[in-house]
Amino acid sequence: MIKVITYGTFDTFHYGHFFLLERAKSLGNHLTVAISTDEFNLKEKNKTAKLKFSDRSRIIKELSFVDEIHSENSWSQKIDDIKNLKIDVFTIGEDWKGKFDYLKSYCEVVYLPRTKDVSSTLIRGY
Ligand code: C2G
Repeated sequence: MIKVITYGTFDTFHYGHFFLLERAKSLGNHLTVAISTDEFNLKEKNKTAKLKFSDRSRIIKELSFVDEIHSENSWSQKIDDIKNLKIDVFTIGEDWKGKFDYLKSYCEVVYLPRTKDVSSTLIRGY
């Protein structure tokens, strides 16, 4: 089994998120999605999601190609997550290119193409 993990807020879930998660799953055969908690969003991303963590998790959980949901509470949990969850591939959109290269000592790191012209910010209006 090749275990993949990705992280994000996934607020006002849209097709950009969908395509990213679909691409993420194609990198292996088990996909864990770590969703930013409301506290983490506020404290570390300085943003308030339109949907609270429980609703964002419910939506992602319904995707047939998502195998596990995890919570993202800090920027520094990724190495422990990779070790504890026995992750083989970390992936995220290319807007983060280079930012997570330090994880290459623990697993494969793949930056995936983003979907143009759609974003939670555009949908939320803020
Ligand atoms: N994404 C995408 N295309 C878009 C918008 C988002 O491919 N049009 C991808 C992002 O690149 C990311 C994922 O969807 O991989 C989730 O995006 P966000 O919810 O905006 O997550 P972000 O704020 O980037 O948080 O520790 C990592 C952070 O939690 C990532």
